[in-house]
Amino acid sequence: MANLTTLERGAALADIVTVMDADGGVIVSDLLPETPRLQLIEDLATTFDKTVPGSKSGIEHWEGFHGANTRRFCGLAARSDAFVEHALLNPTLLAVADHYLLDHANGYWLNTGQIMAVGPGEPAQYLHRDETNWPEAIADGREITVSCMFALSDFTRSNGATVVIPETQNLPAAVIRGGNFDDEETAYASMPAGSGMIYSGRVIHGAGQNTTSSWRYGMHVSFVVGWLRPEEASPLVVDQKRAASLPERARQLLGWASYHSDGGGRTWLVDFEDASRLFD
Ligand SMILES: O=C(O)CCC(=O)C(=O)O
Repeated sequence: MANLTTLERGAALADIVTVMDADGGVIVSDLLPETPRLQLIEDLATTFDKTVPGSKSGIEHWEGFHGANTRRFCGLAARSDAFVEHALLNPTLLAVADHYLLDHANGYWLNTGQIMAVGPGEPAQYLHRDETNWPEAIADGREITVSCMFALSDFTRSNGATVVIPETQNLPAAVIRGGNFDDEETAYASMPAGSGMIYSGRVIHGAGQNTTSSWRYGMHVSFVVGWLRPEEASPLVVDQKRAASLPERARQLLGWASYHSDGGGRTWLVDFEDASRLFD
């Protein structure tokens, strides 16, 4: 079995990046401390209870991907201040996103903040790369998306800890949906509640099989370069009133600001103005 390295909360960015460059992913312990983790669980409890397991897409491919006994929902910034403060604005995660995404973009925004709770008996998800969401944009040598899987409960190999194939971030650009790897090549993001596994949009991974009778409660948070369209339409869920109550950086990450490219292009404008002017 392959391994993922665990670093302590507060580890230097240089150390995090060294491990990510080598393996494609790194576990950071206590990335989401106890108090905000419990608050987040409380903030999301009603939605969790109301969410029916399985895909809402009605599309066969996505039904397989989402899993029949996995609960997924988004809109976390609309529902939880703890999400905004400790996950969306997590300084370690933002520093990693700055490092990988600002090389070839002038900014990035939230791709999705998504509960991924894998239920009892759920088989493993097929392996994939997150960047496969944007097949037109993938290219060797550049990251377009960076993700973190926060463990809201303990992640173990038997309850569906994320499966990661270290070093596959270095394989050539290609749409990856499915694949088989030997045991020696396969790592599991086993980690105590509160840890986060930060990973490259290029590393091959997927939810593990849950052979237990409990739920594996995960929260995925990912960012995508500002010149691509995110998976989740955040500003259609986080309305202007809610956005006005949030820090400026959170508003920008949630799509209440525009994108200015190096070449002078401006996108996501409101009547030719930067969308952030709505809050002046
Ligand atoms: O739930 C997990 O551990 C990973 C899920 C995942 O990679 C995804 O749905 O994109």
